Amino acid sequence: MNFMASQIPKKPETPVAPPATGSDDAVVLERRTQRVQPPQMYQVVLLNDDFTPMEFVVQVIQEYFSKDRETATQIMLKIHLEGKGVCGVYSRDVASTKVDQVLQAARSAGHPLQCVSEPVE
Ligand code: TYC
Repeated sequence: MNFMASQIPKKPETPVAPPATGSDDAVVLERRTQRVQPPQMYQVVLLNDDFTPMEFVVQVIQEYFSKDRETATQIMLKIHLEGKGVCGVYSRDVASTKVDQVLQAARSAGHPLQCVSEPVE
């Protein structure tokens, strides 16, 4: 039996808008509908708790989110005061890896620190 495709697949048609009729001098031959969207980005969020030491949180933010000590301290204090805070924004896989790394580090140190990722609006 022959399972080879008997027809060459047709190239999908490209939507083309009519030439622009703007009043400036530029000549626009065609406009193409944009079809690709930028990838969804994810923010990695640390959550407050009553037990994880502030110093540990600052070190985590420095190490896994590449923040200097000053910035890491500000983020930690925001989480402490407001309940949660964004530590960085990444592609889905990188955000997921950051969450895993933070949770692993917290567990290893015996702290209940929680970390989640969520799509950016
Ligand atoms: N609230 C904690 C304390 O008072 C500090 C803390 C900050 C814990 C941020 C978690 O994500 C956190 N020790």
